[in-house]
Amino acid sequence: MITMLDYGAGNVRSVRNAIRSIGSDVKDIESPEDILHAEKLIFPGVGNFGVVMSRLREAGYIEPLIQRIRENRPLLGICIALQTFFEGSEEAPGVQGLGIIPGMVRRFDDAALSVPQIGWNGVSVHRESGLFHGYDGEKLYFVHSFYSEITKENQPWILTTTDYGCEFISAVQRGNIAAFQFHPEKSGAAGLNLLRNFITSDKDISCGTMSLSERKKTSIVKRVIACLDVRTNDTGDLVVTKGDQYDVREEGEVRNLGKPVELAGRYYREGADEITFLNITGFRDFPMKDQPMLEVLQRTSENVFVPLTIGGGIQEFTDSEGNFYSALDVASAYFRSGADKVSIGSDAVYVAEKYLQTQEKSGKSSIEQISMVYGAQAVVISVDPKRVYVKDPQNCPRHAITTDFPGPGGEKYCWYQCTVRGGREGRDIDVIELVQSCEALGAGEILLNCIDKDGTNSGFDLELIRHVRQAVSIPVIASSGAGSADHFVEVFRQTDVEAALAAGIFHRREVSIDTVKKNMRANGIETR
Ligand code: 1PR
Repeated sequence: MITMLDYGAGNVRSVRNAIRSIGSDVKDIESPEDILHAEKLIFPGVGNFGVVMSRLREAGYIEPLIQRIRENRPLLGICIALQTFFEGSEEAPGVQGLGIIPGMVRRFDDAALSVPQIGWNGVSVHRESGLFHGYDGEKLYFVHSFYSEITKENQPWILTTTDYGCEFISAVQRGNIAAFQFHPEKSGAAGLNLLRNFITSDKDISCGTMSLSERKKTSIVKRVIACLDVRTNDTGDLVVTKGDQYDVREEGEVRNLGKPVELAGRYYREGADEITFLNITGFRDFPMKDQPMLEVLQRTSENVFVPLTIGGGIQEFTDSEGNFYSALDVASAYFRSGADKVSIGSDAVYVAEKYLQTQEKSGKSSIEQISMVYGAQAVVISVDPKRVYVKDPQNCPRHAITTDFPGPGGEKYCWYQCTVRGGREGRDIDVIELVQSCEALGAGEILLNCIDKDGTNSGFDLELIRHVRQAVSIPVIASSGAGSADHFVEVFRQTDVEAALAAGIFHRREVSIDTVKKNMRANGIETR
């Protein structure tokens, strides 16, 4: 029996599911004393350092946690939990950590890096450990903007390090106390193996028999993401659909390309690095009543151990009885159901428009609120831009680019207009204004669709992708237009995006994820 320290932040369901998939049962801490009595304790988490520390304090968990660690009783921390072991974090100046490990948690500040680090990176194992029994150098899933610094004083704790601009501590261990910066529950089979080692070992987990190779710098790899556009069809079934330039109807019927949970399972087995669900009619429904989407997430997260993103309808809402739900309430329901990130579409445009008008952060927008509680890495902005051609960029008040694909009137310039409500309504804001405003408000990643390219199989819009990539320092996912395995090589070679997403070619089995990755490797692009 494994005990979980659920203090109400982040996606705890995934950790629970991962433990169950290993064959163990999970129970929750109900009182501070349970922390002392649990046989094996897992302390999971994502989110803001200050928020996590204050939740631990309010629940009375800090003292028993410190006592448990001093008594060397089995404990595994995940992600933000590792950071709480340190003295403090630049994320929440003045807030004290548990202070078990000497040193501070710092923000990645290399201007050449996208922050947060989101994706699959390696670890260098510094010493033997039962926790890494059977580990064969696989990449593991990281998602964080802050890292634990290496100091002379904290050497005895270091189990693994990872490189992202600098070398940082990616796992610590002393006796029966361990913590990972990466998410084992989101790192596929390799991550489940690490969890299994913690759960099943009946002796000191610090003893291991692995062979240590010479330390090599680790590197983050490009991600391949499968996207499932989901909606209810005319007979009331929730289906995965796919549009041509956002038109999902064929001969009047909503295209039905499969069942969401089954398809997500298939893509996980084929090696997808992440899975995204977009509830494409979410802007007009109220997702908290949209139980099918919550259920899709719950069921998917039982068997899929890579990150799950959900989008559609993340906005505030007042129901017919006058009850108000903030965007944070809606997002929280999704996180509780197994989502690791939420993606905001229409509401991000409205929020950015307001921000551009006032140049002030209200602290109340969906982006700010969700980012504050769950961390920037949990907030993806899904952008639905389309091209607007112009003859004269000097007389265009928008960010215009020169294009190699002239418009219908021979125009050599274009800008990208943002849309809302699934591309139905164009707004008076361009893609650069949108992504820069969202980054300033606390978004952690851009999912960059392109209405002109969506469903065309003609390749990604490289001009749009370069335009956006150079405008922000958060990771960008290229989306729309993938028609072959070579298109992934093209987008990764010719732009600096961190990830590429496709839908149609995977659903129609034209190209498998495995083929995409083999082709990337054959062309010298590292992948998981
Ligand atoms: O506005 O916050 O409720 O979010 C709605 C979400 O639903 C947005 O993320 C928006 O992009 C998405 N959406 C709305 N309508 C459609 C539609 O297709 N009619 N889908 C839609 C957008 C774009 C992709 C697609 C890629 C790759 N789909 O995610 O999967 O373009 O496709 P491809 O590889 O086949 O070319 P809100």
